[in-house]
Amino acid sequence: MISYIGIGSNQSQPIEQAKQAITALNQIKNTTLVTCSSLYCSAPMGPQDQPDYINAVAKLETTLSALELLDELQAIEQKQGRVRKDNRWGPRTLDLDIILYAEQTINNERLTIPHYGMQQREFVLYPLFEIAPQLQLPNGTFLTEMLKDCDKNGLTTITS
Ligand code: ROI
Repeated sequence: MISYIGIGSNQSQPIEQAKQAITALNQIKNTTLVTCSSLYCSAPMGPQDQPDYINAVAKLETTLSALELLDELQAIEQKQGRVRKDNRWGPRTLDLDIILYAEQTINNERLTIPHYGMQQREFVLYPLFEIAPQLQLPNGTFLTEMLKDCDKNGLTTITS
């Protein structure tokens, strides 16, 4: 299965957090990192009194199920110092979200796929476009259509 993972960090050296996460994604069992977007700098969505975010999107090939993959992603978040508390919209050291998983639509307690917020998130759609310009969602919508309604909101690529 092909899966796209959103990576986000705005705490504890976010560029290093993102790079370390990309390395960790490539070490998940039964999974290979196919490609990863550039790193991007984005303004915080939600409360503005927090640092800018570093974001990226990775493309994985995996034989894990979506829930097994979620377990692996949460283990990486924990290892990199993620503290889950009442900070739904607050700063985080590392956030790994399954954006898409094969052509599946999933709605259960732990997962909503495609990711519910992707249409509003320039820091997901533009990195995704960089690595998968032809992408279509399970409902047939083209990524290029979604991008027309998505302001860049100051999103920049990090060159390094
Ligand atoms: N804002 C940006 N720019 N990038 C994120 O990854 C991100 N993640 C979040 C919230 C708090 C919604 N804001 C974000 O979880």
